[in-house]
Amino acid sequence: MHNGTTITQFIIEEQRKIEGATGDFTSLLNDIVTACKVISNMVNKGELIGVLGSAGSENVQGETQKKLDILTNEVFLRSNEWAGHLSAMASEEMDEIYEIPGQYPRGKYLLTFDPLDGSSNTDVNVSVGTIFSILRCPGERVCPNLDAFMQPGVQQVAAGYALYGPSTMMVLTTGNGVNGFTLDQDIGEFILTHPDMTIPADTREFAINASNMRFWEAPVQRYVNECLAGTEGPRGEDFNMRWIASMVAEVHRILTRGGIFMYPVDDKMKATGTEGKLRLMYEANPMSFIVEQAGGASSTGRERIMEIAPKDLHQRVPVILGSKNEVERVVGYHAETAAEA
Ligand code: AHM
Ligand code: MG
Repeated sequence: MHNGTTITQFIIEEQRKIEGATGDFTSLLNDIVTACKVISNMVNKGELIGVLGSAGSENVQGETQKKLDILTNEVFLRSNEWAGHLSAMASEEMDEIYEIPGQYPRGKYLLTFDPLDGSSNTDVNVSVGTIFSILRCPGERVCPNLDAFMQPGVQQVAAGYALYGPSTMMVLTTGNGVNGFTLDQDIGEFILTHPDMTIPADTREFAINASNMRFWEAPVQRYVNECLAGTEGPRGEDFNMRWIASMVAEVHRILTRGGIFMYPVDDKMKATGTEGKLRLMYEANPMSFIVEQAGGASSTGRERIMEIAPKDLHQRVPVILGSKNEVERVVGYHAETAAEA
C-alpha cells in the first residue's frame, strides 16, 4: 500500500479542473507514462538483455544510432499509436512524421519526442532520459501533415521528461506549474514526490561543454570567463561547474537546486550552416516550457525559445536555460555585443 498520489490520480484531478475535458488528454498522458515505464525497465536491464551499443545506423541528423535509440523509439510509437488521441507523431529518431496507421482512429493531438536523450551515456551507465511535447492538431483533426507541427513552443499543451537515474522520475507540466513523480518499482506506479518544483532565480553553478570554448561567441566567452575568474573576477564569487552530457539530467539538477545550462551556437556549427546542437521540437521547446513553468528562463541568447516559429521539424537552436537572473545576464551580454557591432 502506498500513501501518495499516483500520476494517474494527479492527472485525473487536474482534468476535473478543466471544463469540458473529455479525458482524451488524460488518457494520452497515461500512454506516455506507460511507454516511459517500459523504457525505464529496458535501460535498467541494459546488457542483461543485450540492448547496449551501437545499432550501426544513422538518424536524419547524421548521428550514429544506439540500439536503444531505435528500441525506445519503437516503444513510444507502439504505446501511443492505438488509442485514438493522436493524429501524428514526430521523433528525433525518424526522418519524417509518423501518421497514425489507418487501422486506428485519429485524435486531436500531436506528439513529439526524443525517446532516449543523451543515449551516448547508456554504454557508460550514466543517467539518460525521454523528452516529450504535446501540441494540438490545428484545424480539423486527422490532418497529420508536416505543417501541423510547425507551432511555436508557447502553443504546447503539455511537456515532460522521464529521467532514468538512480531513481526513475517523471517531471510534467500542463502549463500550471511543474510536478515531479518517482517510480515505485515495487508497485509500478509514479508517485508524486516533488510537488510544485521551482528554480531559484540566482545560482552559482553553470553547465556547458567547455571543450568547445574556443569556438564560442563573445557573449558566452565573457560569461564563462567571469564565472571562472571567481572571487577575483567581476562577479566576486566562486562558481561551480557540471557537465553530464545528458540534457534531462542537467535540467533536473537545475529544477532541484538551480543552475544555468548552455548549449550555444558556435563558430564550428556556423561553418557547417547549423544554428545549434539541440533540437527545437524534441528538446529545446519541451524543456523551455518546463523551465519557464518552474520560474526559470530559456533563450537562444537572442530570443525566447518558445517564441521561435519553427521552419523545420529537425531544426536545431542554441539553448541557454535555467535560473532566471543568470539567463537574463547572458541574454544581456548578447544584446551588448550586438549593440557594439
Ligand atoms: P542526443 O539527443 O543525440 O542524445 O543529443 C543531445 C545531448 C544532450 O542530452 C546533451 O546536453 C548534449 O547532447 C551533449 O552534447 P556533448 O556530446 O557535446 O557533450
Ligand atoms: Mg536528444
